[in-house]
Amino acid sequence: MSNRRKFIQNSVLGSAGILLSAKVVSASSSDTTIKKPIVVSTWNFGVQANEAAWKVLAEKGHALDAVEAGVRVPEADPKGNSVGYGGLPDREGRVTLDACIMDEKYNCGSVMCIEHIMHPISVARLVMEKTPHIVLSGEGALRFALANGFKKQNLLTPQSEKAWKEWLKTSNYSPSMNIENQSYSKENDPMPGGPDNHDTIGMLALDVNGNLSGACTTSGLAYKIHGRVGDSPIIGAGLYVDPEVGAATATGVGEEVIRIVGAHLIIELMRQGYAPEAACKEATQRIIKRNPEKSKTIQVAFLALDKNGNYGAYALQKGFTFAVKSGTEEKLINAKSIY
Ligand code: SD4
Repeated sequence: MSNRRKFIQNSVLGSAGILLSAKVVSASSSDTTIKKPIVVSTWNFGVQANEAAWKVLAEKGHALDAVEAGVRVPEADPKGNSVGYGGLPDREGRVTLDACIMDEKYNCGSVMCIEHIMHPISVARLVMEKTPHIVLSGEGALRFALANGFKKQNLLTPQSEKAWKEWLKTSNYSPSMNIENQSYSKENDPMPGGPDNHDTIGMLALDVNGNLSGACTTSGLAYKIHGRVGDSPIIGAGLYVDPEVGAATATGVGEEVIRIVGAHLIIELMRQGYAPEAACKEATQRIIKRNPEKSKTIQVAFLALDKNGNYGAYALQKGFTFAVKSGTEEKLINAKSIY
C-alpha cells in the first residue's frame, strides 16, 4: 500500500464507524435534501478512484464520465492484483477481465473475459454506445476493442506471474478475500502491498444534475477456470442503476452474488423503502440463508447509493472498506458486517 493510501486510511478510519451510522438515512425518511454530486466506490483504492471521478463531477460533468474516469485508475495500476493491469491470472496464466457500465437511462454495456486490454470499462462503454448489443465476450470483445483503437497489451506483471507459479505448486482453489481475521503472512505474500491491494472496484455516482451512473471492473477471482465470468460484468448482479431508486454494486465471490442477483435485489429493496445500508444487509442475509456454513468462509459485500445521495454498505465479513467523496465528505469507511 502506498504511503499516501496508508495516510488516508489512517486519518479517516478512526471515526468511520460513527460516521457511517450517523449517515444512514432511509430513502423514505423526512430528509429530502439531495446530496449531490457524490461518488462512492469499493475498497481502499476507491479513494484514489473517487478523486479522478470527482474531477468530472466538480466540473458539473455527467456521472457516466465520472465513473468511467474513476475506475480507470485502478485498472491502470499494476500494484492492484484484482483489477486490470496486474490482475492475478486464471489457472492457465491468462489475465481475463470483466467490466460493465450503466447510466440513468438503463443504457448499459459489458465485456466478459476480455484479454490484453487495460481499460475494459471503456470497451464496455463503447459496446453500450456504438453497438446494438449489451454484452461482448472473449475473442469477440477483444476484436471489437482492437477495431476501435484499443491497444493490445501484456497485462500479466512479473509479480502476478510469480504468484500464479507459486499457486500452481498446490493448485488449491479457495477464494477467501479480504477476510480480516484470515491468517495472513507477509513473508508468503508474493504481492507488494499485502492483502489490501485486491478486489473489484464498483463505483456509483450522482452528478449535479441528479443523473446516476455506475461502473464495475475486475480481473475476477484469481486462478479461476479459464472462461469463468463472475458477477461484475453482469447487469443486475454486480451492478445496477435505476433512476427512480438508486444504484448498487457488489464485490466478493461472484457466484454467490449472481445467485441472488445482488445489485438488482438491493434496488428493489430500496424501492420498497429500505435505506441503502439496510438493503445491502438484507442482500447479505439472502446469501447466508442459502448456505449458512459457506457464508462464514467467503467475503461478499454490497454498496448502494440512492437517488438522493444517501449511501450505505454491508459485508459478510469484517474488512470491507468503501470510499466516499462529495462536497462535504472525503473518507474511507469500514463497512458493517454480519460476522
Ligand atoms: C468476481 N466479484 O469475479 C468478483 C471478484 C471480486 O472482490 O469482487 N473480488 O467474482
